[in-house]
Amino acid sequence: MSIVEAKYIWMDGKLVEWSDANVHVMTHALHYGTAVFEGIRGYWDGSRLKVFRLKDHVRRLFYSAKVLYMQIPYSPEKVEEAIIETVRANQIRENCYIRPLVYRGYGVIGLNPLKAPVRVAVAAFPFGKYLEEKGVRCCVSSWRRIAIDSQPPAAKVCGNYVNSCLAKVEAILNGFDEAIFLDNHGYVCEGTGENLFIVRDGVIATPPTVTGILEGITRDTVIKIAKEMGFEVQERLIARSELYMCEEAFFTGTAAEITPIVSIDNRPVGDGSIGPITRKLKTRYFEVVMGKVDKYKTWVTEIEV
Ligand code: PPE
Repeated sequence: MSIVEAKYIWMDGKLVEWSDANVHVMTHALHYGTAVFEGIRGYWDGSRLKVFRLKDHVRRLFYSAKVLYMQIPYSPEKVEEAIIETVRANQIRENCYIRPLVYRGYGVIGLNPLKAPVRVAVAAFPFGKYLEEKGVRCCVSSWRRIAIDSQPPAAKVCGNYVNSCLAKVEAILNGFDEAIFLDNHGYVCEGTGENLFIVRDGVIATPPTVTGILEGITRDTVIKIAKEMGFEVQERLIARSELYMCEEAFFTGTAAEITPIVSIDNRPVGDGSIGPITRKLKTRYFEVVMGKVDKYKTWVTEIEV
């Protein structure tokens, strides 16, 4: 997916021109993946930009940094302000994606980055759909999700995404749209950049966090809204065979939103099109992100651009 450029990027406290937002090639993170990031969506409603769960994304950014022993040199409030400032400076009046990045900068070589500076950048740019809205054809990856005792998948660490890139490229080259990871015990885990849900006998199920998933904010949103809509939601281990025997399956993620899975390893899911529960959740999800549901209005930060 190519990037739609915006005008400015926030770097270490100031806005710089998009084309000047560069780093030295000896940046620690470039060599060793020592960086953490977030992905946040903003929805344009015709007069305002509505940023979804800003505080929760910033909180996860700080937790991810903590796992990597990185002290972010700003408060969470300041990072939230930086995000809002970046969106405003770029005058983004359409749906967009916001990418805060915290990385070990220039200064040391070798595997102890503690003396390398912690640098912060925020980009915001127009962004459309991440996966085909009508549904995606998936395979179970030949790559396992990184084990929770190897690298922490719950932290949004840049280096973790090598695992995702391997699985994604393999899937695409084999004619699929997206890959589903099993964990190192063989249980269903997540997508390359999405959490996964299935529906069996009308009950919604998703793998528990201990399988080594990213603790998705969209996953949390979907669990909450599904329960409120009266569905039973289970966080439980899921066997690979259940992927072939479920009535519905879908991905959740900031970028993916709610994306139906229409086939897995060449077996249709349900009738091979979006299922009724997935459709209902999707409708509700878009009402929530647009701030149309009173109970969840606190999840939406409205920005005048
Ligand atoms: N698992 C992974 C591995 C993951 O990367 C994401 C987000 C999720 C689950 C869902 O998390 P959440 O966004 O909090 O619901 N992936 C982000 C980056 C994707 C990319 O290609 O870059 C995203 O959706 O923004």
